[in-house]
Amino acid sequence: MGIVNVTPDSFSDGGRFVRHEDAVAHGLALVDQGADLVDVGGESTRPGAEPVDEATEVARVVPVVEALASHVRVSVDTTKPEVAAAAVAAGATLVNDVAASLGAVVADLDVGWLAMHRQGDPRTMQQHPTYGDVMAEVTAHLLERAAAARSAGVDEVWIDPGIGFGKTFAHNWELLGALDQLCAHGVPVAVGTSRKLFLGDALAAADASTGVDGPVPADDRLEGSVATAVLAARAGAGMVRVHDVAATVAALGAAGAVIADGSTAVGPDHREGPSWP
Ligand code: PMM
Repeated sequence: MGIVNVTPDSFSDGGRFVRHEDAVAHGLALVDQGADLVDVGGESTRPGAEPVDEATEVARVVPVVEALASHVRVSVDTTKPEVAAAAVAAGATLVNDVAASLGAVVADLDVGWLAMHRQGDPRTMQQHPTYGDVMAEVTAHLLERAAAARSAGVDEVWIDPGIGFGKTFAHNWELLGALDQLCAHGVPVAVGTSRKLFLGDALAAADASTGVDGPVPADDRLEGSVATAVLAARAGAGMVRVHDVAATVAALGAAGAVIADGSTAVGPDHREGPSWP
């Protein structure tokens, strides 16, 4: 899943794709790089972001969804029923719901649903995220929402642990490290780690020679983004939501022989000579 944020304020690509033609061109470039799906969003969910009204969000996403939908499967990243409906009317076939609250709406729209876990809302969610057992609580919440959506008639349901959404650095790593347990429940899992702050912290800690005081900036988190996408796929995730599609597709392909779905076995079976350099 490639990301197109049609927003002025998203944390890593905010402001770059506010003009519709730029957003569409970016979406098409992600398709060329190997995205199977493009996720179009019109409201930033970064910590501290201010909400936008429905009309603004619809005006941001609908023309972009419309232009991309004839080229690739499109999802809409929203928490608002009206925006979901407008995007589906424009050609989106998956609702990426970062509040996991639109199950019944999606049943009526007759499209797929991606339900993401979050604790709190973007304005406050990073203030004091607290869990007894983060994996158990995230899992129980998502499975309950998935079952309810299935009963309401949604055929395609994905669940997503919501990396960075009301989670500390330790919570994020715990969820990623135990992702195979979430995948074991049989509901398809999607994960978004791309360029997130916990990677900026981890990259800074891993390489003190960066000389950067604090986290590595969002644009320099490629290695962490790709590494965690591969970890997620290895744990059984069926979808990774990423900004850097080309690098992620290449990495998943290179590691494909041991990634759970086995769909991208690589390399000749009988290479002659040494296997390296
Ligand atoms: N992360 C962001 C936005 N939408 N949707 C899902 N399903 N999972 C995520 O982890 C997720 C999301 C925040 O990242 P962005 O501002 O770069 O889009």
